[in-house]
Amino acid sequence: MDNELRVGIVGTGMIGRSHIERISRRLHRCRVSAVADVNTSVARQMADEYDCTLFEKGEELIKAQEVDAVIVSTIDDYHEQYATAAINASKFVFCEKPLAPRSDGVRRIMDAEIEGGHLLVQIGFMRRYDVGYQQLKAMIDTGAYGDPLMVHCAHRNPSVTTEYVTSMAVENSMIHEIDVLRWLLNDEFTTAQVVFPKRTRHAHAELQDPQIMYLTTEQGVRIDVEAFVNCQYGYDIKCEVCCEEGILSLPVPASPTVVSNGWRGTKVAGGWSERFVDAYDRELQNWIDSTLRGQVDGPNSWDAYAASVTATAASESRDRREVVGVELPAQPDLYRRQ
Ligand code: ISE
Repeated sequence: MDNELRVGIVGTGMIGRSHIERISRRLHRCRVSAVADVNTSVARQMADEYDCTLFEKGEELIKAQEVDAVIVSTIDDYHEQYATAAINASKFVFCEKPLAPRSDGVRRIMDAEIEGGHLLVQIGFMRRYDVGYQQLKAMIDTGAYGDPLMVHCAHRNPSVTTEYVTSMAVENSMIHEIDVLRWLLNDEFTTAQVVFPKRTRHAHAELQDPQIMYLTTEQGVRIDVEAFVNCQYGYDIKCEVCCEEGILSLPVPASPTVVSNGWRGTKVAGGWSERFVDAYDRELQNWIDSTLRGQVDGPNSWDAYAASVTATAASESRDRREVVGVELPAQPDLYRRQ
C-alpha cells in the first residue's frame, strides 16, 4: 500500500454518505476510490460528485484493484456478507455496528478471520474515540479514585421512527454502552437484565420506551443503563462511574451558555451524528492510519462478538423477564492484545 489509502465504500445511505464526505473533505492520507449500493441511483450520484468508480455489486468493488480497503455501511443484514467477502479478498475492512445482527453471524466472521490468520476487521464502535470517554478511561486507569463500584448511564434520543421497535433499544442503541463499558472498565459482563418502566405516550405501538438494562461484571460492578428514545428534548448521553474515592462523569460537550429571556442554558445536541461527529472523524482517521501500517488497532471482531453475546442475553432477559447469564467463550488467540 502507498501512503494513501484507496477506500471502497459499500452502502451509500446516511452513514455511508457521511463517511464519503469526511474521507474526502477532512481526513488525511486517504481517498474514496469506489462506491456501490443496491440503490444505484444514489451510488451513481456519489460516484459523480466524488469522482470515483461505481460498482453494481459490493463483491465486485471489494475485489477491485483500485480498492485497498473497504468500509461496509449497508443496512445491518448485509454486513456479514460484505465483511466476509473482504476477509476472503485479504483486505482490511471497517464495518459499521453491528458486525452481524446476531452473535452466530459475528462468530462466522471471526472464524473466517481466524482461518486467514490475520486481523482484518474493525467495527464502528465510535464512542471509544470520543474525547470525553477517553478522558474518563484515562482517569479510571490511573487507579487514583480506587476501583469502580457502580455505573449509571442514560442513552436518550429525541425521537425515533416507526422502524425502531422494542428490541432495538438493546441491539441498536444500548449496544454502544455494552461496548464502551467493557472497554472503560476493562471487565466482562456476567449477567444482563432488561426491565420496562412506565411507558411514555410518545412511543409508537411496537415500541416499549423507556427501558432499563442492568448488567453485572466479573469484578462485581453493577451497571444501570436507561434507554429513552423518545425523550423529546434532544440527544443526551450520560455516564457516571462511582469509584471508591470519587465519582467520575462523562463531560458534556462544550457549547456556549446563552442567557436570554429569563433563562440561562446550553444547547443540547439534536442527534447522534452531531454529538459524536468528532468521534467519527477520529475513529476513521485512526482506521486509515493503522490500515496503512497493516494493523487493526481499534475495536475488532472479538469486541463485536462480546457485545453481541451480551446483547443477546439482554434481549432474552427482556423476553423471558428474568436475569440471564452472559456466557462468553474463551477468547481465540488471534484476538489477544499484546
Ligand atoms: C443509532 O443507530 C446509533 O448508532 C446511535 O449512536 C445511537 O445513539 C442511537 O440510539 C441508535 O439508534
